[in-house]
Amino acid sequence: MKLGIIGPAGSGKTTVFEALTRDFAGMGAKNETRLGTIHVPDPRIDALSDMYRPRKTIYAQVEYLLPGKKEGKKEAGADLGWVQAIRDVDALCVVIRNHAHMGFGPPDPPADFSSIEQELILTDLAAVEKRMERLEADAKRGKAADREEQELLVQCRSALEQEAPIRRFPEIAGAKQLKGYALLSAKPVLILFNNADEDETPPPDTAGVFDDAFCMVIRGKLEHELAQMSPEDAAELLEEFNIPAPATDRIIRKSYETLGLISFFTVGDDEVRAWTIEKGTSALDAAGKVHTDIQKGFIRAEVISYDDQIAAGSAAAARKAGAFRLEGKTYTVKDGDIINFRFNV
Ligand SMILES: Nc1nc2c(ncn2[C@@H]2O[C@H](COP(=O)(O)OP(=O)(O)OP(=O)(O)O)[C@@H](O)[C@H]2O)c(=O)[nH]1
Ligand SMILES: [Mg+2]
Repeated sequence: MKLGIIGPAGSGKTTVFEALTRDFAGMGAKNETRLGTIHVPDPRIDALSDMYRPRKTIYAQVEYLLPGKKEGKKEAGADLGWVQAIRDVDALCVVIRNHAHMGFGPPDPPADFSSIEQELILTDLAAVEKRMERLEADAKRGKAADREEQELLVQCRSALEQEAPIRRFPEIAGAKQLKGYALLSAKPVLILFNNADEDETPPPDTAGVFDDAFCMVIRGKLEHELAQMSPEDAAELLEEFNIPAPATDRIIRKSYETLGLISFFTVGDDEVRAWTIEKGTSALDAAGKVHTDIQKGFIRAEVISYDDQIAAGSAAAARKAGAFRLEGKTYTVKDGDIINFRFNV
């Protein structure tokens, strides 16, 4: 699962990308699209790993994509480079400047975010209208129309014409018939307000322009510095600014949440592992993540919540206390479930 980092010029996109991925290729790499895969930090995996001392510990992963500049030049007059680059990401991470910066006017997060939102909406509107024209032309040539798709397109167009992002309408944003269009305003959004080092205040939002997004205040420059330091130096800096921990872990976890993802765990002496699923996934589909054979031969899922296992102190103690549940194929897996699939092949 992938997040695309976008935002106005100079808002701190590169700074944030580098702090998150610890890929310090430098600001010189502006032209190239950069992609970083990182572990999702999870204290629950750390604790389970301490409990089982497995040979391997595997965390969930997310990817961040930072569009390069060079593609943008192809379309005269329009900065469409990032639009093409983020077509296939699963969510958008929008970096918005919320600090004074030389050569720029005072920060205005609502205006900056609105202008990004506008670009998303106009790009989608163009895509939707083009598709509608195509369907009309097909209909004239006698090709049967997909009524449901047409209906959805009409709904999209009317929302977009009223300047509403599609993500505001979950039933449209999640519709199968629209998946192929990869509408930008349908993607979930995480806004990172990039504050100055000493400032933790989120920007005011009287017009409610941030309502359809996840929001977080970060200090990009500080995080970038922290990410490059030795643990000792980082600890010193954190103390100086009175910060309990770097924000990168929280940003990554928030990204995971923005993507609508949760984790279940499998445990053992060999491996403690986090598996990534979408919210609402059934035990049968979760089994398929681990192995198709386990899905095919699924009998039952033996489930205990992470909290119950930790409270019991060990799997054996939890079993004695009757904390394990046997669940069937249709059970909806919860975040933090520890699962042992029973299956035959
Ligand atoms: N004071 C302050 N400056 C920052 C912060 N984050 C980034 N900057 C500075 O702002 C400038 C732009 O940051 P970048 O990360 O290059 O921004 P960008 O969005 O990638 O910029 P473009 O790629 O040119 O659009 C750099 O000089 C950073 O050092 C911050 O939190 N506080
Ligand atoms: Mg940049």
